[in-house]
Amino acid sequence: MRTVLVTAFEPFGADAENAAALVCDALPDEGCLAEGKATGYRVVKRILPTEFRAGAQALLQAMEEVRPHLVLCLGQAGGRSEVTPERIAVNLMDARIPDNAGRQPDEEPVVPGGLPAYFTNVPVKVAVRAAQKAGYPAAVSDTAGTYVCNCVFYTLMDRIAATPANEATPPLWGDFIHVPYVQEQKGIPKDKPARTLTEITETVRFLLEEILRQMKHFEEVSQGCTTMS
Ligand code: PCA
Repeated sequence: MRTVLVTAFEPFGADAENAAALVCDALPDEGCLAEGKATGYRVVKRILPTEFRAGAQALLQAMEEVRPHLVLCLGQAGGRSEVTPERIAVNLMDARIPDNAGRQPDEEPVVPGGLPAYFTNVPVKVAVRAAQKAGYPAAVSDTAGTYVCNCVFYTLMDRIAATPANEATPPLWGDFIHVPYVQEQKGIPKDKPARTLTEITETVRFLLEEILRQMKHFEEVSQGCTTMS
């Protein structure tokens, strides 16, 4: 049984609700990739504060507690029209508005002295192509911005980079997925794109399962390599 940690955020800025939290709540708590096979997974959900420091800390704490195989952090990107898995996390905090603790960093690093950026270790393009082929509204994004979402994403990838995989600890995979406004969400701007909760949730669920399929494939291939050597 695979464990997937899915996080989302509290509302922030002028919004009364956060699309990512609505989607996180609507995701099933468990599922399986194929009937009758040992491909089950469970989803553990956490809502993070929309604060630079506390958000990143809450993610690390949840990872310690849950010990997931895959971490998918969800965030709202009001104005986007598709579900967008992110490719790159940057070591930069540069806030247009204060976070929920009133902090508004101006060109500060997430991790002082850390690498400038990380790529997600999830094959985002493969996952997005599969989602598009199945008719879901998904697209790869090359920027998670420089606000709290990017800070949490960078923190996630930094932790993954510091977690060596070995026989006892299989590789941990992680990515950040931005979602558009949800039609059912209270008080969203009328001039911005929005999709139904079901459509966004189903897209995220498809991506999550596609990523788990990729992980399984990767593990089978690496086991094959070990057996051959
Ligand atoms: N979106 C913001 C922070 C919290 C959220 O849901 C962002 O894109 O940084």
